[in-house]
Amino acid sequence: MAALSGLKLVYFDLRARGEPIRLALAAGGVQWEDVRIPMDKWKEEKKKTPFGQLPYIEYKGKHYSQSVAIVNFVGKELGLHGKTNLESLRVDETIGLSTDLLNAIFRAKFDSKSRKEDAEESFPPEVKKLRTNVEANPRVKSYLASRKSVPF
Ligand SMILES: N[C@@H](CCC(=O)N[C@@H](CS)C(=O)NCC(=O)O)C(=O)O
Repeated sequence: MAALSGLKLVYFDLRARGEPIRLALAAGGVQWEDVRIPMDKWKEEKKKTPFGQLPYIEYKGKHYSQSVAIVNFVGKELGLHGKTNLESLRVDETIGLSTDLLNAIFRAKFDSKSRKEDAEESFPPEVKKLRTNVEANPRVKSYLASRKSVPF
């Protein structure tokens, strides 16, 4: 059976905290079920989540939440999380940076005084290089080419 077969990812119709998981699944060549909850259905759907938040995954009949825990699990299952502890440290470093960046973008989105572009520019250029590396993966490239346009 293919790795992570039958996995369902539930998130809003946004990139935000769902997208690192989608990118990891795409990089590993997984066909996942991408469930996107419309905002007007959230009140009802919230009751079905493990801890009242998104994203979560459904896998082998159980629900699991926390975006970083999920992205780590997906990476480990697909052999993308490094072959040595030192390689894993590099992967975790990158995941930490992407979480910092995402939090800065969230702050900019919900705080009228700052802008998304300012948030992105407050990170050193090395962080932008990580994006270039991710986008160079052929499977990610093809996912990005077909990716739906969403607000953020
Ligand atoms: N630490 C959690 C944070 C999850 C989180 O804040 N989810 C937000 C969307 S990005 C959410 O579900 N908001 C709706 C709510 O809390 O009612 C994770 O990384 O998964």
